[in-house]
Amino acid sequence: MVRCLIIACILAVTGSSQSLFAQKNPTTTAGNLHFRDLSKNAGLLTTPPTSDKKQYLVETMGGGVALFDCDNDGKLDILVTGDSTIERYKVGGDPMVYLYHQDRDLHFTDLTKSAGLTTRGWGMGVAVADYDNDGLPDIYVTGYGHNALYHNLGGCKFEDATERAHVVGGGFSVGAAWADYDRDGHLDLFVSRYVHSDIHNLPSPGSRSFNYKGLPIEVPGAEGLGARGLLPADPWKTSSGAFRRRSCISTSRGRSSRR
Ligand SMILES: [Ca+2]
Ligand SMILES: [Ca+2]
Repeated sequence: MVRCLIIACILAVTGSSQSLFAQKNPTTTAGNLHFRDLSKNAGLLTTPPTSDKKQYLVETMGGGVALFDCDNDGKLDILVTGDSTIERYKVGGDPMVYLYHQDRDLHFTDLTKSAGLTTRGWGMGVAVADYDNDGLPDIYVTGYGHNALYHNLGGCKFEDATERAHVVGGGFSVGAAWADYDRDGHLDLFVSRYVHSDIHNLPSPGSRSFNYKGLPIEVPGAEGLGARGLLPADPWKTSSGAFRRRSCISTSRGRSSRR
């Protein structure tokens, strides 16, 4: 029942806050849809960090959200990617994701720190799947500069398994998807990336690389400083429980990755 209700809600993440909207009557026809803001009563009062500037591409990219049951208690929990700022990223960035555990019906508590989701960077997207087939959903977070794989230990506790699994990636990773592309029973991972953009050598306002059709924003494809060309997807393969390059597909060895 709770699961159905949550799915009938909309989680909106804006530049300054996040909101949970519930549909009054899920059976209402599309033309009569009406939502009410449940954020305050739902305990969704904290706001992941965000960049209020929109001059560089990394600042303009929207973040991802996942609804999943991190502790298998029958209630969906909420995972939201967190932004950073140019200044904060250069000194390590901010937590890449924030976890809100549904502790009772439609009420959530921020468990980010106690859950171990503390890897810092600049979060972009998120893909959830049980990559080691232990019955617990795991988290892959994409981001600018590096990505993070969180292995679920149970009870909404996670460990950072990125280095062990060899899926740190790099560049400007945005989307990710899990799928068993070769049907061997082990989930594989595909990560898409965006343009080249060097956060340590960004163009200055007024330069050639800083005006897109009259908009004061970093220019994709401009010569010199600024964003240049699309990056290829991250290709990895599998080896003894980790991931390895394999024609743009990353594969896992399930449980063995916990070694
Ligand atoms: Ca749950
Ligand atoms: Ca798992």
